[in-house]
Amino acid sequence: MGTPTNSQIAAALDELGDLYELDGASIHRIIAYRNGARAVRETSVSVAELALAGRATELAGIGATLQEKILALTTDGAIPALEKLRARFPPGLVELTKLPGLGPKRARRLYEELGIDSLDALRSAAQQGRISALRGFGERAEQALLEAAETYARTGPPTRMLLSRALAVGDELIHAIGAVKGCGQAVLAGSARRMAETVKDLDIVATADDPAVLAAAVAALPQVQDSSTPGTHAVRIRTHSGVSVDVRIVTDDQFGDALQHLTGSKEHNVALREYAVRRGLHISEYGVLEDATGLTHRCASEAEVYALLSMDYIEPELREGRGEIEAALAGTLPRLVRASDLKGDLHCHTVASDGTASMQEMAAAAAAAGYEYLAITDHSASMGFGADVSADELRRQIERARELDGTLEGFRLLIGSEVNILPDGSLDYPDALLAELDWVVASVHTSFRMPAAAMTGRILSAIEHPSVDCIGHLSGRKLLEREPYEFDLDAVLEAAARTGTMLEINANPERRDLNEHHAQAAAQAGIRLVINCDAHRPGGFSGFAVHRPAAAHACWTWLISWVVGVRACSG
Ligand code: DGT
Ligand code: CA
Ligand code: CA
Ligand code: ZN
Repeated sequence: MGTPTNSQIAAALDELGDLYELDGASIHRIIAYRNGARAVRETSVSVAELALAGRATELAGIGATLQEKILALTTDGAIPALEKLRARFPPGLVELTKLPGLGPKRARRLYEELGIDSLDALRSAAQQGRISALRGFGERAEQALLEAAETYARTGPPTRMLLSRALAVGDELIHAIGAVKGCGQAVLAGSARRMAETVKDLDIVATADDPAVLAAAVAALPQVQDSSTPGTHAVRIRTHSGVSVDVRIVTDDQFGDALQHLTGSKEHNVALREYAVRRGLHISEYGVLEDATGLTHRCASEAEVYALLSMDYIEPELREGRGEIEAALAGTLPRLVRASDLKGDLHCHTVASDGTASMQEMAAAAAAAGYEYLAITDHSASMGFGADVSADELRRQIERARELDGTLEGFRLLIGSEVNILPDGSLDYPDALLAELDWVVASVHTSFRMPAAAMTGRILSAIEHPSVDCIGHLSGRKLLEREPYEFDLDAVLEAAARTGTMLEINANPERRDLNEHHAQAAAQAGIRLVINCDAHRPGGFSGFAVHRPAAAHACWTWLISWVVGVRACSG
């Protein structure tokens, strides 16, 4: 094989994490591999090349051990530890650990005690009633496993979805569950509540005086296609839209405990538990146990859980196990950016390129969203849409926008462009025309697969251009669809900081770049960040919710200054 790509390396590290978990390794080791995989996936340059240069350890989350494994994969095409583990466990076993209700420990017992090494083997064992005979399983667990295995066989391994879809399905469900008689409240937990980039399944925590009654009612909701045998406090459902949902039902006095646990992330929970143990406390989804007194505190709210640990409340968006606990103890957590902090938007499209509405309609929608200003930034000439904005057309747009702006009370309409950065780093309008614009976003939209050095040079040329105010969606990824292009982040940050070029956090749910790591690094470098919805239609200004996490992470430094006074606004 050639040099492994970042996704191949990440897949190998993930597999190592899965196999170590089966092997009963410590949670720290497992998390180290999972975090490592995530770090590799989010790195914008070739990690194999970094490892060859002995520099992969410079990445947060990659230590000497992981670097050694990456190096082995790069030079020998294989990781010895991975080969050894693969030889030890049958290939179907990892798949089994992904079944809801199973997990590595129980999957391994099924393998060792009943020889179950695949989904098929699991199904026939369950049908023959062999699983319920096993200590700690029982008939209900056997039935649930059979159903889970059958669903899995039908629909394949769980695929992730964009946060926007997760929130749409999730919001409908929590309303439906909340409206069931006897339900107190129903809220989203899990990765959707943390506003993660993508979501595997939804997690919902609901309260009821009689959880079993609510569990049965949830399974009977019209949105539900099938459900695993409802337990008394939990039910796993699959919606007609194909989304899996874990619903946990608790009484009011444990709502905070359950919500905290099920919001995660797993990494956050592990770190939180470790800290608690050092203070003589044991946190679980049922309460906080005080070692000294043997007393279990039940928490009706999450705030009580964090207060019991003598730390500041941590917003779900920050619960990723990246130092938020230390910050909460030190009182240095950031205040999250909220929709109401946004004063305007500097990236949107109209019918002149690939948008659906006119300038007027977009301006009216932005004003209705509470914004004070909006920049129209249609794509430039070389994008190849039916209606590309030629230089002459852009000149007419400038006039139209200025005229329209004159008619708008208390609202500033800016005229700009989202200029394509051509492969050679040049822009596709004459310099004199670009200089006439209020605002220029430069983005890469074509030829993504360039060597990192060339891509970096291409972006740097745009940054150095005197008329470029901002680089749009730096990384070019489309979540679940297209990997980011490779480029040297440090070089880009250096140039952006030096030239005062802003960087965008794009709120389109499939983009969301800068990602949270890059946003944090940019903020630390003193670069101004712009949050844009990249709206292509009047309804597109409501995307803010999904870029909160990146903004939140950028806030870590307190350096962030939201763009309010752009050149044209102040001038
Ligand atoms: P995903 O993959 O998008 O569904 O991400 P999550 O975070 O929603 O993960 P999920 O659905 O597997 O689990 C929901 C939450 O339950 C998770 O965020 C934290 C908690 N949790 C799950 N497994 C464990 C575990 O092994 N240990 C601890 N401490 N917490 C866990
Ligand atoms: Ca989940
Ligand atoms: Ca789940
Ligand atoms: Zn755009």
